[in-house]
Amino acid sequence: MLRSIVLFVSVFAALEAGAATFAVNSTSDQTDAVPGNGVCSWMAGLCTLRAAIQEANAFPGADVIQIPAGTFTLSIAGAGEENAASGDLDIRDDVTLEGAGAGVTILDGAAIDRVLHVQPMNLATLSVTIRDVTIRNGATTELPGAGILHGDEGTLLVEDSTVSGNHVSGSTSSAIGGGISSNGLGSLTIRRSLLTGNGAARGAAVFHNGPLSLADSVLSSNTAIGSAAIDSYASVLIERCAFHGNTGSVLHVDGGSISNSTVSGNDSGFGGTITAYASGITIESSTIAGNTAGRALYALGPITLLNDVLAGASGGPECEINGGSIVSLGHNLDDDGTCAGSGPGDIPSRNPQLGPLANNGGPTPTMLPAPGSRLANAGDDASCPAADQRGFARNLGPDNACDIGAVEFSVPEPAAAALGATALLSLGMLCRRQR
Ligand SMILES: [Ca+2]
Ligand SMILES: [Ca+2]
Ligand SMILES: [Ca+2]
Ligand SMILES: [Ca+2]
Repeated sequence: MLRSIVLFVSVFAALEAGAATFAVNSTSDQTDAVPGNGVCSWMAGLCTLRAAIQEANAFPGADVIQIPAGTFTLSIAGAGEENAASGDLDIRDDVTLEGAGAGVTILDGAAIDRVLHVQPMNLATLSVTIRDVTIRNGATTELPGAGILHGDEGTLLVEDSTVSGNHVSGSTSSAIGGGISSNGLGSLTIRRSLLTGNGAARGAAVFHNGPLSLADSVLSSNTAIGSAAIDSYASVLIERCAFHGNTGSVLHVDGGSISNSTVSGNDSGFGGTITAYASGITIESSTIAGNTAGRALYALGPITLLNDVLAGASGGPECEINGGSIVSLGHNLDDDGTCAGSGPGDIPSRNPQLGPLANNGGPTPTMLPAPGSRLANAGDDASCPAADQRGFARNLGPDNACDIGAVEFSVPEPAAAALGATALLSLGMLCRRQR
């Protein structure tokens, strides 16, 4: 193992290309013996995660760190140190961290500090990818980002990972981003991931100050004073996600869009289930239902709705305006007439007959409407996404329009979803010709 690493590294070093792969093979928490010599080693043949990060920081170029199955628990006390020698693991150069799967590769902060801290050396900007790991039990007090702090203007990609049980204690404006805090102006992309059980005053799962792209992910059971799932100071692009069981409001957003997503079973807390600030939010083909203790949508800025269902808010109306606006572009259904009614195809004050949040196929939970629901075929074909939250094709077309909400449920035949919209249309034409 060691010989192959040395060989691999020496080839690249000879080319001065400066990129290496370091394979972690020890769950101990120990520092690297000689950072920058191209060898990850705290003692003969043993490469720890901390040593690999120190080595990747010091070794020129974008490196890859492979982390096998195992629990890698931080044990060297000393928060506030910034070169991965103690406390959190400081990432200071372009790198990819690759686990063996979120279920088996566990990076555990043991509450001695946050787990990962992405911050460039000098004035560089970093490109960092984290995949197939669990980041858990990070802890800070009045400091952002207990799981991951991204304090950079570069890019951070987190995919196929779990971020759970990370907590920022405190109540000040610095007590933000329990799971992930992207404090710089850099971009944060999260996909196919689970962020659950994180806590902070605001942005318990995610706080972001640069653009956020979030797809095919679940944000659940996060707890905040305000904005349990996401606290935004920049635009969001949220697609095919589920938000449930969060306490203390869910999304505080300020620009961008949410589509093909389900927001259900949350405590609306401060503001509303979704609170839109000055730059507003566009919500399309989404299901916002069964949230408690307040308004579903709270418009401090402009909210635009299209193909959405809003129902079952308790403790407040579905939609409330306070200085902003709520504009229906049509094809929205609500159960109290506060959101829908002014747009074409709107269906105000109707029960959408939604089923419980459940696994209805696809990577994220959804609410499947009953067969007779008014949501069926009531969407706007011109604007519906090609697929629903689950990734199932929407049955667009003149004979069978798309459905309102995050789930396409009125597919005539179970097999039709797999055929895709184009195939479905072709099949329909073929059938008509045969008749
Ligand atoms: Ca070394
Ligand atoms: Ca490097
Ligand atoms: Ca640090
Ligand atoms: Ca550190």
